[in-house]
Amino acid sequence: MSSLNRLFTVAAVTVLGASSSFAASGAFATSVVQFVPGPSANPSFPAANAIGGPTGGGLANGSVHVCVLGVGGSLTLGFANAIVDGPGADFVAFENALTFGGGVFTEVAAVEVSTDGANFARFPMRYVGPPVAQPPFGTLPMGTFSGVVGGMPILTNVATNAIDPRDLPAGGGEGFDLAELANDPLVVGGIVDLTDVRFVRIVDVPAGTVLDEVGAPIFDHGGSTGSADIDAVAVVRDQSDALAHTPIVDLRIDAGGFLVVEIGDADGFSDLDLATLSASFDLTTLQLASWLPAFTIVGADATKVTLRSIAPTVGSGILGAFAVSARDHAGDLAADQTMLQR
Ligand SMILES: [Ca+2]
Ligand SMILES: [Ca+2]
Ligand SMILES: [Ca+2]
Repeated sequence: MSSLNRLFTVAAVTVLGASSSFAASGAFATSVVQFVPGPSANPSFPAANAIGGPTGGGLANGSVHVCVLGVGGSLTLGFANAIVDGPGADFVAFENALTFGGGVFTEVAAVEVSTDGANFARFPMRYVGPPVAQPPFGTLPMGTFSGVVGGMPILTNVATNAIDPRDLPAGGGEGFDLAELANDPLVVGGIVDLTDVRFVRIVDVPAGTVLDEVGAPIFDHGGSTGSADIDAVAVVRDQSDALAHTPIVDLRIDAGGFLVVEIGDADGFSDLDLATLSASFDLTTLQLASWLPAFTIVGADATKVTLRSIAPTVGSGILGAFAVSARDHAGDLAADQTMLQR
């Protein structure tokens, strides 16, 4: 077991307090552009339920204020302000995954973005799990999937708690960084503009029928009748944001399998409010003193420091979700999440 592996299996000590306000206007999907229900969609769980903020039920309960896609169904959502690529995650998507029996019950969906509403770039997906159909009420570890929505429980609930839906370490859901689409042909060709994303389309993945980016079929617990249940999409960065002032939290796995973490602020590193720097693994809070020692500083400039894990995460056996967030002294938040997969 590597030092990183030990680190990310150490339970956290305390849960950070709920964070301050976020933009109310345009912070969530504002319209249903198109709903193409799959055969098992249910009118009692209509597309309009995906408008507005997430209503997570906590680790062990899933929201029922959701849009049931139906097997293979799709939902296209619109936004008052176009989403833009800033540091780290640019939006967060919420399904209603829940834990029991030591894992997560999953019904996953692909996530796509568009500028013109006609051409959609799909986030690359990975499934690192058993290459066989999953039992209907089985579970998988958090982090088994990346690039999809539906593998992470939802703790944030705009009706019942003050957890900022954009705060990935605290709120759950899956974060999406538009920068990961930089090499998509539609982006390279100028058809999808990562500074002007107006539509997010969520497409149910019928178990075993869709291949991930390395050609492996994606299996979840949906079976032949279950489908993803979409709660909400929260915007982290949109065109109303002042990107020249935003905090920086950006996670990535480098070519050697090391986890790289950039932390800072566009106004200068000193504008980052270090007291707000928080992290979690599988939604359990990690104290700074427990995770920072697993990293070394490999770069620093006026705006940010770059940390790299001492050991590679790929090949370590780790399977789980690592997330970091921080605010600047003006209260603006940046967050990112990465799935640490074998
Ligand atoms: Ca579900
Ligand atoms: Ca981004
Ligand atoms: Ca700032």
